Amino acid sequence: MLSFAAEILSVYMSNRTFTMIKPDATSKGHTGAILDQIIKAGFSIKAMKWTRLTTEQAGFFYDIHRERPFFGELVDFMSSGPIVAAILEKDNAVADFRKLIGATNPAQAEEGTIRKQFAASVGENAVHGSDSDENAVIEGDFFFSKLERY
Ligand code: 3AN
Repeated sequence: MLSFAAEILSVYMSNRTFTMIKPDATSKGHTGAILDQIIKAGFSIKAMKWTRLTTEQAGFFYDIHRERPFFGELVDFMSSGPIVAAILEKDNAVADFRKLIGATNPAQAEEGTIRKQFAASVGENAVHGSDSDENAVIEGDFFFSKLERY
């Protein structure tokens, strides 16, 4: 009973977020440097994989943006090369990670943020970070089974 309660709690805890290191960053060799900054900022890795999305998977992941003018470009880009997907843990994970990565548009990102250092444009912006606890759970579930989380 206790382990069931612990499992439910781990699914809904607000101390987890989900990230992807995007194809622009993996192809430029920034994967190690970005992971280093994430770990040094106090996040621990609960799940991680190196993979490549199909256009269908990228479209499903970004379904909320389907009607936006940049949707096709976003799907093509996100399926253009390998990504690193990860579930991260830290107190206040969603908000702290969004702060660490900086604004969607790297031109507006604060100095020292990951996007300021590694992103080229609003479309190719190096990293993804969940925007809510609810989406962190949905996005983590899209990539990882329970057996793949530690
Ligand atoms: P964030 O990733 O910072 O939460 P969202 O959710 O507004 O930003 O957008 C999701 C993704 O869509 C962004 N990470 C970016 O790759 C892409 N995107 C957002 N706005 C644009 C845009 N104007 N042109 C091209 N791609 C965009």
